[in-house]
This record gives sequence, structure tokens and C-alpha cells, in this order.
Amino acid sequence: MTTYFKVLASLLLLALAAPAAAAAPSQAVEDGYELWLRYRSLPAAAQAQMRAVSSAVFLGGDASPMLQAAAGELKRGVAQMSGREPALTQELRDGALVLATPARLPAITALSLPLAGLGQEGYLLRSVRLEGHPVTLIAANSERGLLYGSFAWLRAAQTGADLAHLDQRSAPRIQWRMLNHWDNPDRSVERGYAGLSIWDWRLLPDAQDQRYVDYARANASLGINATVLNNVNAKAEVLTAPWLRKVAALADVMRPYGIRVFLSVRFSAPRELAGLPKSDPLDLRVRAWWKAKADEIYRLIPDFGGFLVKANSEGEPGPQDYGRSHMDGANMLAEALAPHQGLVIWRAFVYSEIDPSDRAKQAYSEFVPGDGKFAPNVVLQVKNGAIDFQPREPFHPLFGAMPHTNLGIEFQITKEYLGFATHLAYLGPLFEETLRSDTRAAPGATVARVIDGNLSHDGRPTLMAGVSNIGSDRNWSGSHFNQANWYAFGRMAWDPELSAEGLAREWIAQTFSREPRVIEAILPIMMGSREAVVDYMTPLGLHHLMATSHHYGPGPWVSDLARPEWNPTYYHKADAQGIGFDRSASGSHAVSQYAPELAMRWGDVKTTPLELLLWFHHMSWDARLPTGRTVWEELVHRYDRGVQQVVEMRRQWAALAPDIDPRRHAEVASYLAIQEREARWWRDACIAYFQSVNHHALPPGVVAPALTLEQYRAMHFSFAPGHGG
Ligand code: BDP
Repeated sequence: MTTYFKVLASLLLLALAAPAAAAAPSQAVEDGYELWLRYRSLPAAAQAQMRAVSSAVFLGGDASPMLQAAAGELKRGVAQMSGREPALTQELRDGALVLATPARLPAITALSLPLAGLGQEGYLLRSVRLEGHPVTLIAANSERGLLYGSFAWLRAAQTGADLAHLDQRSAPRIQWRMLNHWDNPDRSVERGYAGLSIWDWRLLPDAQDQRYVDYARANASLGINATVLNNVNAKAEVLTAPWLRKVAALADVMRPYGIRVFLSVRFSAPRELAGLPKSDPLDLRVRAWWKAKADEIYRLIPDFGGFLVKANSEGEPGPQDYGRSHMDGANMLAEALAPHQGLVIWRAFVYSEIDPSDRAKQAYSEFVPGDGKFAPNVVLQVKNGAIDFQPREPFHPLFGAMPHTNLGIEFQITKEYLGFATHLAYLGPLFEETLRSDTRAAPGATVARVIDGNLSHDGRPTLMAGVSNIGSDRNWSGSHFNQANWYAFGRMAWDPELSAEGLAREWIAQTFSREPRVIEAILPIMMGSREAVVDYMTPLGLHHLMATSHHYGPGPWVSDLARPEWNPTYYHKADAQGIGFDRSASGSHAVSQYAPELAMRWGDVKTTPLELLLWFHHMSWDARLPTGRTVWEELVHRYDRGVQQVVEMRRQWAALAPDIDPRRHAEVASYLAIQEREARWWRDACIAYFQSVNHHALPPGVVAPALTLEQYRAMHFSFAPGHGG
């Protein structure tokens, strides 16, 4: 047993031996490791109710590794919450938790349960009488459904549902619910703010870490069923035999939790690894190499998921190096994986140093001509917005423009552009805003409906991917509240119509407290937090004002980088007269990439929401807005509003001190102090810069920036995190 295991085991024993102590949050040791799977001891009455409905766990038949995982989690959860561990039983008895598929327990067919629509992953929870016994049924068509149903039961228990009268039914709307790790072989994590990569490649495959299992548990509890282990800026080496053995070891850990492993691959691997003269996708030797590589991988990992590819993007190699198209590249890999039912996930995040057109237009121009030409096992993975994971962007126009292509969405859970791990920014509202956006490409064609395959394809792969915020930090995500972003992402990938607010409530109840008063007090902190970041970084539709490379802090003045579209000045276009990127008909006409109704609305200043104003329009500083303020006044107003919101968040959090365990309370409070300081820095630096451009006075009563523009410009941060690889 490693020390780590010993500590974990003794903590567990402690929790079991002294449930009363664990019940009082102020006494429990809370370091965030357990995520939302804390299973803290319930009050006495709730314990009694829980014991009555979980006297035993019935599996009825052999326990596969997946069923063992499900039953093990139920036993752990019930033991910790109720103080009594249920036994496994092979006999139906009163108060049992019954895990059943029709194949394993034909008796349930008499109940005429609505299992048909659940598919291979859905579940049903219902309090029923089975052969005379009152039981709680966790029913599904497959073991995977039982696993998800077990976690759903635990979620119900942790969020205070009436366990004696359960009736829930749920099936995922998206087939591939996936994390993308941007983890490098040296354990650095591109845009990672939570420590090192959790994959200890050097010790794999020989040594395993309990973290891998806990990672799989946490993901399975949300319904996440796929993980890409390595950075999209991939090294060819991950495809060599020794690395594949490491990957296989991780796949073994993930398998019982229903998680399939994928790899990011480097398009030039055949040239780099096999010494082929080139990696041209139409070259027969290249095609043969990929086929042989796929065969080798599947011999080791029979349920391997497939490849994620960043090609001809930001300097990565790709088919265009040989004059071939993205389709040629994707379809070549698709052919190699097809015999194994593997998937190619091809990223649409492309923009070129030689294309002078608006960066926001380039992916559309590149990919729309290929609509309908990708192989059936290719999914095009499209970022939520057309630029790059900004605090606010309109949805990516590709979602309304490729009806004959499998489109998946990619969100960034790690907060590269939203204050790293230190800023509290709950991303549920950002995910929700994009998913509920109506593309107007067809009736009811919200982004959620486009990506869940509802509109066009039968049985074709569907995907929602999130760039992971997970690392080796004890609390996994770099901050306690960042865990909520992992949580909300996973739950929305299961059902993209779940609400950000509902998920925040669920998460708070499991992570901090079931007390309604505490939930209501934490909720506004979370729900207003993303808008606060928008306000103090990039209000009114501004975007990409971040400092160079590491993206830490403001850099609206940067204008000297080699590629024009890497400069913030490219995006805000501020000068003495005005500010904003004209994407209307008089400018780049990027609005024309949206459905006509949206193109009309966003193409006209008068009908463009203020939140997107400077994304689509270049405005005079003095133009009067519907708020009664001029553009300049509104900009300053929003910068101030953002800072004030953080001040308010700090106040609200401070008032929660009696209700939150001291360690997590103090950790969050210290990060909020950093956030307030940095929000002021953002506000001050941006106002100082824009003022230097427009020479406008500050509106009356507005506080001047603390430092001079030169002082903000002189700040340098050589070792900002997340910027390696
Ligand atoms: C950008 C990141 C860069 C990633 C790139 C991508 O700054 O590190 O490699 O996205 O998504 O936002 O490929």
C-alpha cells in the first residue's frame, strides 16, 4: 500500500467510524479531493430513510467489472451517508437496491417498464414492488445503463430526493461525451492551471495511481464516456509501441467505468516515426502505415475510441502540406479506423497566416464546401465560437451550415481566457448560452439540436467535447469552484438542455451543503460570475484582448506580433473615432455566414444585442446606445460593473464562513481576493489604453486607473502557468 492509499483508507475508516463528526461540515477535513462524490453523513431521519431503501444491493447473477464498479459505488455511498454498508445479495429482499436488466432479471418484464427508449446507456430509477418486495429498481438495457443509474441514485440521495418514491428516467442525448486533455508527455499541461498532468507517463504501465480510478468514477458519475489523453498539439511518440502500452494500461482502468480512450495524433507521424518521405494522405504507403498502426492499437486496446486531429492549424502538420484537403486527411484516417468501428474527430479550429480575411470567417470558408464529403465515422469538432474560447462569443456559424456532416461541439472547461484557476467563473451559463442559441438554419435548430443529431442524421456519431481542467492538484481543478465547470460540462453533455442554474444547485448540494439557505446563498455567486468576467475583461462584444502567449492579464495595446490576427488591436480596432470589428456588410461581412434572419439582425447596429455589439460593429465612441450612455460611457460602466460584481461575490462568500468548512472557505476567499485585484487590473489597464486612443475624459464620478498606461504595458510575466508543451 502506498502512503497515499494508507491515508485515503484511514480517512475512509474515520468517516465510517464517526459519521456524526463527518456530518458537521465545520469539523470535516475537506480538501476538495472527493469532488461531488463526498457522500457526507446524513441527518438521523434521512439516514433512517436511506437505510430503509438500501438494505442491500441486489445484482442477480455474476458481477462483471462494470457491475462491481456500480455496486461498489453504491456500497460506499450508502455506508458513508447512512452509516451502514449494504451487503451484496443474490435474493430479492425488502428495501433492496435492485440493479436489473431484462436479460439479467426477467421478472422485471412483468412491470412493463418504459425501457425501450433508454437505448444502451439510459436508466430508470423507480420505487416498485417486485415479487412482493418493496424495492428500488435501477433498471436499464445494459450494464452501462446500470452504472449511470447507480450514480443517478447517489445523486438523488445527495441532493435530498425522496428516496422512497423515486421515478426518474434518463438517456443521454449525445453519444460521445468527451474530455480532451491537453496533456503533454512531460506532464506539462497546455492551458492547464491545476498542476501537472494526472497521467504519470513515466511510471505507466507498471505503476497505477488511485487517481486514475477516482478520475474514472467522477466522470462516470456525470455520464462522460470518452477521454482523449493527450494534447491536440500532439507528439508523434504517443503512437510508438511503448506509449501504446501505457495507453492500454489507462484504458484498462477506464473500462469498468464505461470510458473509452482516444488519442490525439500528429498528422506527420508516418514521416516522423517510420521515415516515410512524406505523410501525404493519398500516398499508398502512408495509408498502409495508418492502417497497420490502427490494427496494432486495436490489438492492444480492443475498445479504443479513435483519433482526435488538429491539422493545418497554428503550425501543426496536415494534409494541406501536400496540397490535399481536410477531407482527404480525415477520410484517410477514417478508412484506417473503420474496420474497428473507430472514430476520427477532426478539428475545425483553423485559420491561416496567409489568409487576409477575417479570422472569424476562415473555418466556415474552409469546411462548408466539404459538407457531405466526410466519411460517416468522421466528426468535425467545432469550437463553441468562431474565434477562440472567449468569455463571450456568438455561436460558431458552422453549426448552422453543415447539415450533412457530423458536427460535434468543443468547449474549453479550463479557463485560459477567463482568469485561469484563480478567478471564480461558473461556465454553466456560457455552455447554456451557446447550446440554446438558435441557428435558424431549420425550425428548432438550436446548437444543442444540431449536435445531438436530432435534425439530420440517424445513428451517426454525435459529440460534445470539453478541454479538461483536471490536473494533479489535490482539488483536481485548480480551485474548488472550477470543479463545477467539469460537473456542468459533463451533465450538459448527457443532456444539453439541462439548465446552468439547476446544475449549479445540484453541484452545490453535493459539494458544499444540502442546506437550502446555503444553496441559495452560493447560487448568485456562481450565476453572476461569468458575466462579471465578461464585464471586467471584454464587455460589449470585445474579444481577445489578452496578453501575448500566456494570455494572463490584459494586453489590448499589443500590435506587434508576426501574425496580424494574434494582436488584440486586430480584434478591437480602436482608434480616435471608434471601436469594434465591423463584421456587417460594410465590413468583413462575417454575419453572412449565419442564417438570413440572424445575418439581418446582427448586421444592423440597431438590432444587435449590446452583448455582441463590438463583435459585429465598429462604433463611434460617441454613438448613443439604448441605455442612454455613449459607447465610451457604456464601456467604462461595464468595466466598473464587472469589478463591483467581484466585490459583491467576495462579500457574499465572506458571509458564508459559518456554513462552509474552514479550509475550503479560506481557499476560495483567498482566490476571490486575487480575482478582485486582477479584475481591477483588467479594468484599469483597458480603460487607460482606450482612453489613450480616444482622448476622451472619464465619465463624471468614474475613478481613474490606479497606474499609468506605461506601467500596465511594462508588466511582464515570464512564468505564467499553462503555457508550455
Ligand atoms: C488556443 C490555445 C492553444 C491551443 C489552441 C487549440 O491558446 O494553446 O493549442 O487553442 O485549440 O486557444 O488548438
